[in-house]
Amino acid sequence: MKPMIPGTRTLVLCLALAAALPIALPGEPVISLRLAELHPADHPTAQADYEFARLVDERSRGRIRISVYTDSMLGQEISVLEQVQFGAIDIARVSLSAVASYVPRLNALQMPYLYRDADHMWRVLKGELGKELLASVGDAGFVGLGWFEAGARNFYNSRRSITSPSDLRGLRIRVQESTLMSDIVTAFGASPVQQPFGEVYSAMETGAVDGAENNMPTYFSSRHYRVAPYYTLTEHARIPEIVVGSAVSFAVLSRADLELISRAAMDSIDFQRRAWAEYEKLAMDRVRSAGVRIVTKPDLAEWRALARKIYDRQSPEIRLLVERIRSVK
Ligand code: BDP
Repeated sequence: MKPMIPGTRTLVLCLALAAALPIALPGEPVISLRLAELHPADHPTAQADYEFARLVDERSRGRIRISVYTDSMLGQEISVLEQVQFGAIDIARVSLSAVASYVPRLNALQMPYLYRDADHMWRVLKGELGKELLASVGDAGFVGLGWFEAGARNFYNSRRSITSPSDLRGLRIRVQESTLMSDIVTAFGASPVQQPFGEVYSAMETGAVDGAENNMPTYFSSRHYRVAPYYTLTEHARIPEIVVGSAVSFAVLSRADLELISRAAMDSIDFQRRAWAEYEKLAMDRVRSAGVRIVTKPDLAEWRALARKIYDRQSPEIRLLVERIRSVK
């Protein structure tokens, strides 16, 4: 039988078609990017990573693929960011707090009792200042791609119900690896212990620390409620999540691809915020039925007063940024 060899005209036609349609054809190089995520797949933030990857895949017609590695599979946040800096990991969804250890001005966004509410924070993040700060991560070798919701952080512990800061006195509270978070917890009267997130469960279980602070979805999905069943809605900080790319691995991307990826990250924000709101309710119900004691309306006057001291100690740059944040209507 005669082998089926395409004629020159057919070949030219196929090549022309392939160039016109941005579809990854067999054999065509596909850009594969790895995204590091700390949370499990059902957490709303991880869900949004998948949505981001889906949008990138759809809009690039399969040419750019993002594989999401959940559950800290690629490491804890600080080490993930180091790997992003030298291009071993392409994208990381981390807490702003982790990036702030490389880009200190970001601390302005996580000051205690800073925002009037979540909408205020989103007006800041989506406005001029948010854009400016997102771009400023370039100073540390990152490409700022987008923000996600991370609710408000609240204290929890294994010892007792907390209503006023004096109840925290003497407790060892795990904080993120952030000087600012240590300062905040110290101002409230507890002893901060900086630790990667992955160590917190066993530290609380063995009594190495008495508690921690985090938003409700994370408190639930990490199962911390099982070992630290006293939770108080102190809402002392709103620390947004941030999605950053690696300047090293992104250097090979065309301007159009970079634009496509950035836009997809921004376009997954609304999906994430909806998923967040739903999951937050579910998490609250679940931990309640598991027996967690939640103090829902502590008097925040004392907490706020103690937090004010933190502002006085900040650099002029941070204070200026704080003023700009507060002036956003
Ligand atoms: C969670 C953030 C995660 C942080 C973690 C922590 O989503 O990125 O690293 O808190 O406390 O809310 O370390």
